[in-house]
Amino acid sequence: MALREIIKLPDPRLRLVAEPVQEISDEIRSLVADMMETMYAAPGIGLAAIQVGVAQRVITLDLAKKDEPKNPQVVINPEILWTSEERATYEEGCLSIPEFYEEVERPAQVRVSYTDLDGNARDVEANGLLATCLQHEIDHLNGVLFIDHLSKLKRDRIIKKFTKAAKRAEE
Ligand code: K1U
Ligand code: ZN
Repeated sequence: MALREIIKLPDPRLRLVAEPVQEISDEIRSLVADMMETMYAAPGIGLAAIQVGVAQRVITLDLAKKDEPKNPQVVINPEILWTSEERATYEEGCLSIPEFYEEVERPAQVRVSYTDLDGNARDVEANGLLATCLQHEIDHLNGVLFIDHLSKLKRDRIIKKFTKAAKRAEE
């Protein structure tokens, strides 16, 4: 297992549409192990493969609270099958946009099909933080960031701030 670098805004790779996983190979198993380690170290509750520069439709999640046992979950090739009319607002963060948090409104419930790491087809109906986190991570697979759900004014302001920081870091 190895820690991988989490790429940050405005890295253009965050805007790529990730490719479906064709086969659960050793390479995918190794990617997942590294993503879990990277997500726990960050720390985060979710991570999409594109955030470590790999354009494959792979997500890791663990929404367990500090006093609960770990609950690592692997979501491969997810498809949103249904979203509720009801909406919910959560304050979201993103490991690719560190230290910026903002409320985002999304469907309150979703049903998602996916493949697990053993290659089994699975289906989950989620609400609460799991529904939000799944939507946030599936957005990543499609090159969408949570700031895209904010006003243009807020989005442009945060992109400008991170672009300036990236330029300063290059100097
Ligand atoms: O995809 C990511 O960038 C990970 C992101 C997931 C997420 C958080 C909140 C709402 C939707 C999606 C994070 O994990 S940000 C860090 C975070 O929320 C957190 C970190 C440690 C403990 C609890 C939360
Ligand atoms: Zn994110």
